[in-house]
Amino acid sequence: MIELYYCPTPNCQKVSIALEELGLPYQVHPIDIVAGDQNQPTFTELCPNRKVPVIVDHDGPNGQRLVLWESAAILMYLAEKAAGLWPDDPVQQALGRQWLFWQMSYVGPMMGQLHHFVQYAPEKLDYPIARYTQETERLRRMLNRHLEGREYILDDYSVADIACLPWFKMFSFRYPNQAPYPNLEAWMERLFERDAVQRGFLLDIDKVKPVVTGAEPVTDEVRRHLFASYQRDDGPTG
Ligand SMILES: N[C@@H](CCC(=O)N[C@@H](CS)C(=O)NCC(=O)O)C(=O)O
Repeated sequence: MIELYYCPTPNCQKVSIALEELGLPYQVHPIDIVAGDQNQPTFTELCPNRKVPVIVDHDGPNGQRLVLWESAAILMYLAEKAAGLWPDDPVQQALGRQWLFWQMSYVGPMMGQLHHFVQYAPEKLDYPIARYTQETERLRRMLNRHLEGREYILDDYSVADIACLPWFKMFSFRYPNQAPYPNLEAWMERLFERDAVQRGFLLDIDKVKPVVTGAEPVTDEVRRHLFASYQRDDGPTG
């Protein structure tokens, strides 16, 4: 059994989609990041980085318990464990890692910073909003171009698609596109036709309170829970 520490945000949705696709049994532990659950000692013992997702696999390699965080590391682990969603061909594998690293180092951070400066920053600052909007558009444009004539990011459906989908999906409804991206839209629709994707993406509806909707009031307490935990390393700051 795999335990999944989860809140309904893109990095966690990647993992729930992969678990559903791979048919691995799992149990969800909701982490309310707005309330600061990620700063509680029971959680920081699992993840000193204080971020979800985290998995605990009680039947890990050699039958050992494995605690794992960082969503792409989790995706690669799950794909290997269940022997699915990952190509056999070495060239496709190299490209798969390329796209996973691209998602982790550009897509998540740039869209995440855009969300931070639009939604959470106490002051609306033009420069960072313009900078991260441009970066988000650049990434959308780039993936749209890559998907020209392709069904998936690699030759076949893989964890590279799963890593990217929740981010591009989230931003397509949260922030309006600046340009039409037909290949990107068609790819998202194609993936959303999959039952496992819908189950994984909508996990919050039946199992977990949707803690981050973008509509909740951003108070100083919320900011402290989300952004001040670096101030002390020995426990919650709140
Ligand atoms: N690179 C990490 C990012 C994880 C991350 O930023 N998680 C967010 C939710 S999507 C979180 O836990 N935020 C709580 C906080 O910043 O205090 C991954 O991909 O797993």
